[in-house]
Amino acid sequence: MLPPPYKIKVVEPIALAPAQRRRRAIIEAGFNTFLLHADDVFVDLLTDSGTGALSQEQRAAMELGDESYAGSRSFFRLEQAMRDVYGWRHLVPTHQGRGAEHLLSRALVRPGQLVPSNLYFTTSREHAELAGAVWVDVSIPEASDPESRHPFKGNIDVGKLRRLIVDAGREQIAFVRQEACLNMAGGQPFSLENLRAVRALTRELDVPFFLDGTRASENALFVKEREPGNEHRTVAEILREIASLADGAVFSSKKDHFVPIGGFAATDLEGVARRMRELVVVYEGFPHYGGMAGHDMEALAQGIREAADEETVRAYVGQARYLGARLEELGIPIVVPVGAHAVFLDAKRFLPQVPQAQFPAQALAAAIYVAGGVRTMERGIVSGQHGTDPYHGLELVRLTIPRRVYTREHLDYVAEVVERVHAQREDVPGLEMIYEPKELRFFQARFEPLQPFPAFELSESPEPELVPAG
Ligand code: P71
Repeated sequence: MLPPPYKIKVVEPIALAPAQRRRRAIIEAGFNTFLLHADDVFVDLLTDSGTGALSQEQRAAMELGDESYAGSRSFFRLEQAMRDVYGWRHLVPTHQGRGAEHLLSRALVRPGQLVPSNLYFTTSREHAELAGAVWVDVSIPEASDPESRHPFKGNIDVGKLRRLIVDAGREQIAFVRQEACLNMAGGQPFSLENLRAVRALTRELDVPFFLDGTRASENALFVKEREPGNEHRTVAEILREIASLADGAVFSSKKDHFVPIGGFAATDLEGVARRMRELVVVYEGFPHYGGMAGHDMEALAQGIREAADEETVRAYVGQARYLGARLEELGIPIVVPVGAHAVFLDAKRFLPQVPQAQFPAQALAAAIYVAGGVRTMERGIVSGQHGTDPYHGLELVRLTIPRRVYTREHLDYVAEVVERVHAQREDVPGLEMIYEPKELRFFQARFEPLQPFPAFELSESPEPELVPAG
């Protein structure tokens, strides 16, 4: 495989905080990696959101930002890029993905209506529910099985969706949502065949169908690699077809559009676009900038074009695959197949001694930080439990790869750190939650360990030697 199609021009120094400092930092952070100071983090795999490296073309475009309040040239360039790559008619810009989710939910949901979706995403579900909707999971069962090698775990169970719509009545459905590279399942794609079936069904039963198009580029590459008949098509062509199969989409552009901030909703439905434009002035800003500066829109317009560049997407997906292969070699339990943007550790198998009520993924993420300054994210019961409903779902730690940021040496180091924790996994204790925020609790919840937390300073494994940059 060819190396990535870029070289490094600007660098940002990072350093491994001493072990003592890391121990203190995780205690100060309430054993929640979201609450760590970035300066205490060495390799930051918290998220791929807003953490990618800009290209020189994006930086150059930013100089051209038109900061006009209304009628900004940068907005029209953004709209053109979206139309060229995806093809929808209307674009409503927002500050990031959840701004678009808010507008879409407010435009489409009447209280009591249902939003069927493949699994859920935290902010997407929150906004649908705040608008009065009831979220219904219509993912295929393989999505929730970390050991199933199904190539398209982002598929929707079309039979289940049909029964749901028919039983509830189509007026009871606000919209159907399908997420690309299904985040909570491990970054797992949908197939074009499945998308076409969902499109046909939603047409037949006359319900709006929206994508969460975040990470659609990687989804397009998986279609090319795994779905027969697509091997000779370009990622750009597949991306365009994906977009053509939905009434519109919301995007967090902080992922595959390579920007630190930004997002949008796009649609062909005139009435929905009009309603979102009415709402955007209340919550985000004038419809010609949403929550973005002119220079943000310039970077985004260029980022959208780069998101359709096959070699760029291939290099990115290759990094997650590389890290996943290293971890599998080491016998570490991960979600298979490796998805778009991350490797997910299966905390139920990694820490079988910690019951799910004691937050094994949260504890594992804390342990990985203490062991080597590597920051990861809990994606288990803390993120997924809904109110006081019982939760027996996936219990994962996400090692998320920022785009165009880390080298293979960094990934090798990460694998080494995870191996060190794995060697001492029996010593990792469960946690108790001592502060639980009312909304999206995972962001700011605080924990205490139920037993002393190990230091992971194995005598046979000294602080790893740092390799020179490059
Ligand atoms: C990620 C994020 C950022 C995040 C958000 C919430 C909790 C933890 C981390 C954001 C997404 C996403 C999908 C599929 C909408 C959003 C919201 N992901 N849809 O994975 O993955 O976008 O953050 O720009 O508001 O770390 P936003």
